[in-house]
Amino acid sequence: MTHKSGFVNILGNPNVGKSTLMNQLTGEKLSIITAKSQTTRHRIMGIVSGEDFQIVYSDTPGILNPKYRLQESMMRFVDGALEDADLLLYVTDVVEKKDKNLEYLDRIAAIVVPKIIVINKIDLSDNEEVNKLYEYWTALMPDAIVIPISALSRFNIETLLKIIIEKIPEGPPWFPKDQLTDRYERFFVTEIIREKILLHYQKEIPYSVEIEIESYKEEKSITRIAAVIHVARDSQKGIIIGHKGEKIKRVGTEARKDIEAMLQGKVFLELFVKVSKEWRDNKSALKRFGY
Ligand SMILES: Nc1nc2c(ncn2[C@@H]2O[C@H](COP(=O)(O)OP(=O)(O)O)[C@@H](O)[C@H]2O)c(=O)[nH]1
Ligand SMILES: [Mg+2]
Repeated sequence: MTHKSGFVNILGNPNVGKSTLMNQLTGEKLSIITAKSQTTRHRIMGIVSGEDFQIVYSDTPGILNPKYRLQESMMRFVDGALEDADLLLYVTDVVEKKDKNLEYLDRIAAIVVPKIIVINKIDLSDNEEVNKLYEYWTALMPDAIVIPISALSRFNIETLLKIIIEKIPEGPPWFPKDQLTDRYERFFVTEIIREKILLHYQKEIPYSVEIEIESYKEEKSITRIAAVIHVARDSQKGIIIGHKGEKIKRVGTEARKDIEAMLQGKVFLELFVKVSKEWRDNKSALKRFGY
């Protein structure tokens, strides 16, 4: 029996549904998903293995023009995903403007690996519109396979998976077959907390926050976690905490529940807020946070 394996890298503009798609393809909630752009900051791997194949997906931040150092690092993750792919999934959707980041599409077109253009969110559109988009993308990327899907309602996900397995090269498994991701539980803890902040705060706050685990103790019947919420400015500290601490309490409660579900055990979660002035432009802070 031949074995197939490949790095399948998911790229596209912000908010088109890359993370939703990766979670559907892996059957795991590896990437956080919100309606806000720049929800995904890192490259996150999701591994799916069968008896005779292994697919290593990479979810990436959306393509953007960097305005501060953090975003430069985010774009380096995107560029890295262009370089080591065996198969590229370029995700677009039925709502984004067709001419968004055309320069980037030129780069993608120039890369000589198999490509799949995924037209997502077709649940928001009709047949006629989807057909038009199909023709548009087929003309623009003649050597790519174009497939309309709805990641949210799982429409065409199985067909997409079949195409992916067909297109990846023969090769050995790169990871143990029971491994799901390249990240540790601690990373997912920070992402769960950040997800709650993305959901409950507006304007600049979600983009100004980074989560750092201060301590993580696994005891027999409980995991004790202390995490720091770093903000970029003094004024943001009070906003995070909220009147009588109500807002941060809500973040803590919701995050704890999700972390307990992930770890399948009791969790004690403590949150602290710290001002790390302009950390998004601070080289050493970014390095410490893994960017
Ligand atoms: N209607 C609809 N919404 C979707 C679909 N896929 C993703 N979304 C929504 O689009 C938003 C952005 O999704 P996300 O996966 O975070 O996009 P990313 O920035 O490309 O990773 C979220 O609100 C998702 O729920 C879909 O197939 N249909
Ligand atoms: Mg994402």
